[in-house]
Amino acid sequence: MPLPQSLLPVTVYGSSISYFTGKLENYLRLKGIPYQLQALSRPHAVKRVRQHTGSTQMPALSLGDGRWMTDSTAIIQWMETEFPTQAVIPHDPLQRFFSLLLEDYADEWLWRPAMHYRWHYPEGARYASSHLARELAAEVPVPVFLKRWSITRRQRNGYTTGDGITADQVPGVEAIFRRTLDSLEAIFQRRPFLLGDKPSLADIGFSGPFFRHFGLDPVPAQIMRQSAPAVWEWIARLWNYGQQTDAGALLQGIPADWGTILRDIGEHYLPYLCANVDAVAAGRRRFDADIGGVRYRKARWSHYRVWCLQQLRMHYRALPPDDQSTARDLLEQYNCWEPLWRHAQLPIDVGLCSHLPFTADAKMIDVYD
Ligand SMILES: N[C@@H](CCC(=O)N[C@@H](CS)C(=O)NCC(=O)O)C(=O)O
Repeated sequence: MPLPQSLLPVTVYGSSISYFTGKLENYLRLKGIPYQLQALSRPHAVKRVRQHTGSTQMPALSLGDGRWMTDSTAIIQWMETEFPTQAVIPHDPLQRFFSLLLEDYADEWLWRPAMHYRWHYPEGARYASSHLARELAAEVPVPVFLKRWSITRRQRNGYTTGDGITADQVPGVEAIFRRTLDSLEAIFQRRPFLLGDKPSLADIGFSGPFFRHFGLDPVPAQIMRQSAPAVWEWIARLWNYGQQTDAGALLQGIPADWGTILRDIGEHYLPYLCANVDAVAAGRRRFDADIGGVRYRKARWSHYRVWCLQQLRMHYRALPPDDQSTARDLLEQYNCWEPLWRHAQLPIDVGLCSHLPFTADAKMIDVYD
């Protein structure tokens, strides 16, 4: 167990169907860090988490020494730096950079189809709103049907119809999921994890959308079982991996079969990040964008995602010169290079997100209540 006794117990505040809570849980299990999951329920837990982290987003994590943390990406990086045994982020600089890129893509772009499948389809919305009404709002003195209605409305306003996905965009958003399934199926037919015989940060990143959304929500889970059984199996394999002493090895370099994912990053995710940069620079809370043939209307700006782009650039700059040149060749091959650097200046407040993982900035998070 890599964590000293003084930092126990670890409590994760979140939901048992939440994207980023599931991602963090997969990480903690892989790392061998015991934790307890506590529902981030209203009103009491929400108040405590806000007090300690400056945000109500999930997951939040508290350590036995009284410190609290927020943001799965920042928590993982902190843990990996402080407790490097049983490393999950690859040591090889090139693999590290591309794993961070995949993690960011899974966090910030696959979020879109994941939220769509959960909240657009009545069977998804019925299941998730009933679960959340019981898990997170049991103490709210309102009839259950009203809780379910208000949760569904909030999520659609925040993340689907209210974030640029209306009827015209549905086929395009669902195509993101189908393409990703095809890419992953081809990979997991060949080997157990994204980067070889043992899990790495790339698997943890993809566990966000896959473990608690695509693998759980009725519509995408059925598609996956039928058309990508090896992905279905990988979700459970990662969750059940635990502390294997005979852990296998990672492959060398970046596998060629990551190519279709990298192409999606270059042709969809990074152009979206650029459109978001334009919106933030112009002070437009809503923006339209044509991304890979899909016209998003009135998508919501995000300061956090400007920071994500800045982080990707920083990770690239941190590469040793030889790896920079190899990374650049690959990024160019998959159309990632130009959008990564399109904007000379990023419209980002100095210090935004600089207190992560311990405190979130108010500006970092859009709240949809
Ligand atoms: N970047 C954050 C994102 C966390 C996040 O967006 N969590 C969702 C639930 S899975 C949430 O709490 N959203 C805020 C809301 O819906 O108010 C992370 O990596 O932890």
